[in-house]
Amino acid sequence: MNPLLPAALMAALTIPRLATPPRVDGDLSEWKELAFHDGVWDIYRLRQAPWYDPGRNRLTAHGAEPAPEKDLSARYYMAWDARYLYLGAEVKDNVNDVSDPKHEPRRWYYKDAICWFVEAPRDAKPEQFGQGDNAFCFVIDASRPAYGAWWRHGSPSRTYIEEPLPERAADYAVRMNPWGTGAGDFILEARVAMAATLGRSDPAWRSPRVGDQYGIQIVHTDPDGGGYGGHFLIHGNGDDDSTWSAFRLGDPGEPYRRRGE
Ligand SMILES: [Ca+2]
Ligand SMILES: [Ca+2]
Ligand SMILES: [Ca+2]
Ligand SMILES: [Ca+2]
Repeated sequence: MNPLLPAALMAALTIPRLATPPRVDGDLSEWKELAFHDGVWDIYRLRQAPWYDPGRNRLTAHGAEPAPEKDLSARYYMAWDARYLYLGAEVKDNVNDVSDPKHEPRRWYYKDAICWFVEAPRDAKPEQFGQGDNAFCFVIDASRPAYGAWWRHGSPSRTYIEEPLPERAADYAVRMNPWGTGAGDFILEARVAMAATLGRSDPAWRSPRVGDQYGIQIVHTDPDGGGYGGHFLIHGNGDDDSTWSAFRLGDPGEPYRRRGE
């Protein structure tokens, strides 16, 4: 538990279950209305969040930059079913940045990437990529390199295991410039098989049921040609899994409906 957060803020957020599996094709329209989604995130909103840390959450400035809200703003989506976690994002980014002078497959955080940090099941013990801790990372590279879907995780005996997400465990699609508004804009749509990932990281994990609690943080890196550090940390503030927010697996949600007069 993060002692800085009042109890009211610690209530679990709900990830809805999907009744129909989506197609992983870079178009979220068939499930985004049914998913967990908490609006647009940009650096201004992040500055007001309880987990904000100005040393960690920042955007890279090169001088001739657009306004910070045009540097990076994003919506994130999450849902689940009996087999998969579904992860999605709709993002406006001024530069697509996937080259890293000191490239190594594990260095997703030096490229544009979105990474979901997931502890399953959630516990009260502060750990850093130990048993039950997973990061599902997707590099926003339309060429889909071998390191494009990455898995950092722990196990009962090791921490910080780094490897590509096993091919049978993950599927993802990246669609660049989906709205014709910028070459760095993108949609990410992904699914991760839970038994093949969460089940390997923690023997205490069980097939997902309504009411199960997972700890989740979203890490969105945006170096824009700079070094490490251009990133958003959302719903948590780092590798310590006790700072990740509580999410509850819930029943299928109702889409938001507008009302007439
Ligand atoms: Ca789709
Ligand atoms: Ca950017
Ligand atoms: Ca970028
Ligand atoms: Ca823990």
